[in-house]
Amino acid sequence: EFGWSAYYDVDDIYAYLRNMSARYPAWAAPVVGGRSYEGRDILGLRVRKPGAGAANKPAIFIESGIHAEEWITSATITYFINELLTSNDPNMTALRDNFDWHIFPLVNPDGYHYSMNNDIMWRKTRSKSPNGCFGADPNRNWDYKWDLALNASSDPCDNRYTGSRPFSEVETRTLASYIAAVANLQAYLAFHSNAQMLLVPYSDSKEHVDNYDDLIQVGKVTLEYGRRVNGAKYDGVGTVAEMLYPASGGSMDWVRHTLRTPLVYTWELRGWALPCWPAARIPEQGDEVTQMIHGLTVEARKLGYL
Ligand code: 0X9
Ligand code: ZN
Repeated sequence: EFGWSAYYDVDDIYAYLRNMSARYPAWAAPVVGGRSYEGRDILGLRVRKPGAGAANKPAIFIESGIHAEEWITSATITYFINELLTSNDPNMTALRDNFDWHIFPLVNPDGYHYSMNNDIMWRKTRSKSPNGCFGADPNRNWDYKWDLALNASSDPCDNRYTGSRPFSEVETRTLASYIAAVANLQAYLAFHSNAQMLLVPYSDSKEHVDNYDDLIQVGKVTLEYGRRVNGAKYDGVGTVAEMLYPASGGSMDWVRHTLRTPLVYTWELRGWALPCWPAARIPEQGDEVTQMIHGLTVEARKLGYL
């Protein structure tokens, strides 16, 4: 029985997604966002209100689990899916009525499976390099400023290996083409752990995007909605380069630059892989993130987005 008091492997998470689409067939459909090196699907759920006009709703894309060891992100996002589909709270019914959701709890399924079964610290994909090492960092592999290799390495044995070329990994390449085909994509939300902050583009430099002030305003309100749940205070909102470290080749920067998606955020949640974030506390982050996503849509709408 699937739930939120334990961490589950890929097959169980995928079974949960299929199960939710079977329970709510008019609202939710399984979608394949890409595939992995070991031949898994990148399975997600598309959620939208049935009937005419549904296709014109603003689309919101959720990416989680790109780093294999960040288990809490996938658990949090399946928790959010459950709220989105089953809650009668008017804030949740508004979320499911008003948007076209593309939600992917596990975009690096091979790495996650390996982290769960072999090496809890595993971060990368599982592609095999000629020198015998495995995997590239899938958040250093996207085709925007890839060759800067900031906070990254060209050594295939390194944990932050860029990959041999932009989109060398089948996961990032196939997911990018799925994202590019999403109609009316207005928001891209990526989930990582565990730096407890909210990040905006760009990551390679301190350059600010043209709607930076709006992103900061929406981000501050988003964190405030989260704080009200359990009192958890995040360190703030800002660019990756200013808040964390300069990094390049990440998904969020590629989406913002290539697709011009107006609302782009990366969360750094509060936990990490086991045992750093106990499974018993998954609902705590699940509730926070659910409220943060709600708050983000409320404030973004006030500023004329979504
Ligand atoms: O370094 C990363 O990729 C992320 N931090 S983590 O500790 N989870 O590895 C930050 C992601 C920032 N986003 C982009 N660089 N696009
Ligand atoms: Zn990460």
